[in-house]
Formats: sequence, C-alpha cells, structure tokens
Amino acid sequence: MTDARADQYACTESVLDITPDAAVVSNLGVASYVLASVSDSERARNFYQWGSMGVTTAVGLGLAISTDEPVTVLDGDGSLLMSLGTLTTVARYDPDNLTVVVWANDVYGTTGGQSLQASQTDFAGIAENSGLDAVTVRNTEAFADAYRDATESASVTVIVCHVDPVDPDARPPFDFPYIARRARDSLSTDTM
Ligand SMILES: Cc1ncc(C[n+]2csc(CCOP(=O)(O)OP(=O)(O)O)c2C)c(N)n1
Ligand SMILES: [Mg+2]
Repeated sequence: MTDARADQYACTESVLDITPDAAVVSNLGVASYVLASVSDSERARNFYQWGSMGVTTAVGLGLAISTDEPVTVLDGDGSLLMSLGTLTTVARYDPDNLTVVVWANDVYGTTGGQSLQASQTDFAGIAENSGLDAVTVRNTEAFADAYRDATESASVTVIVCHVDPVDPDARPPFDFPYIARRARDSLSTDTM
C-alpha cells in the first residue's frame, strides 16, 4: 500500500473554496487549529469544537438535520474511533446536506502525537458497512475531487483523508457559547 499523504492545510482550504457557505464543524484540537489557520477569523460558520472529543460527527449530523444549508464535518481519526456507532446513526438519517471528512493522521496529534494503534483500521470500510458512501484519499487533488463529488451527492459521503500530522500555531476563539451562538445565528433553521 502506498504511504502518500495529503496536506491538511490545503485540503481544508479546498473545503472553503468548494463550499464557501458551508457550516464547518471541526474536531477539537488540530482540525480546528488548521481551520482557524486558513479561515477568515470572522467566519461565523466555523463551528469549532473545544474539549469535546468524540462528538464532532454527531454535532454535524444534528446541525445538518436542523438546517437546509450545507454542513461539513472535519473529524479526527482518534475521535471518530471513540464513537464509531455515530456512523450508523448518520446512515439512518442520511441528510443530503452533510459531508463527513476524517483526517487520518494515525495519531492523537493534539495531545502530542501518541500512536492511535489503529493504522490498520479501514475507516472507509467501517463507514460503508454502516450504510454510508465512503472514499479514501491520499493526496490533496484527490481530496478536492472527492469533496466536490461528496457535496453534490444526495447521500452522506465519508471521506477518509490520510494526512501527515501538523502542529499549527493558530487558535480559534476560546469563548464556547460565542462560537456556538455565532454559528447557529448564521444558519437558517426553518426545518426546526
Ligand atoms: C474524552 C476526552 N479524552 C481525551 C481528551 C484529550 N484529547 C484532546 S484532543 C485528543 C486527540 C484527538 O485525536 P484525533 O481525533 O486523532 O485528532 P488529531 O489531534 O490527531 O487531529 C485527546 C486525546 C479529551 N479532550 N476528551
Ligand atoms: Mg488523529
């Protein structure tokens, strides 16, 4: 198997380029730090998670059900591993406005790069066997293509993107209610 890996910064930029209006729910730690690095700091639809490990995809599902607008989850492999059952719930609801990206860096990057002990785990296979469409990508161009396809699909697609670990300096705002309120107020919630 090839060990090529995509660039998480460039892939996150692709997300914002391809879906500039999407609500982006980013996993605690590195996924949020990278999103903050490549975003306008005033981007209200960046719903950064702070501290709450293992819930990002579930939060994204809830958001997608409550709005007609596009919702993209940027999850981490260690965090998704804590809550794999969420994928079956995503498949049960299958909202047409939700896309799930998993940054597969094989480590708990945010807490210092401890090994995930899960490099053999086939996250795309798990997603498919949970009833979802899934694709694995290993470079930035393939990610952009897969992401464009996923956002045009009527079903939820899980994109497992193999990336090198990164250690950004940027941090999102640390005011949790502000982040949540700002994201919520930026979305239409007529479906609620
Ligand atoms: C329940 C819980 N356990 C542990 C932590 C500490 N913690 C914060 S981020 C993190 C690692 C997350 O790993 P992953 O999802 O792979 O994302 P990465 O940091 O690699 O981008 C850990 C262990 C936490 N915040 N909550
Ligand atoms: Mg990780």
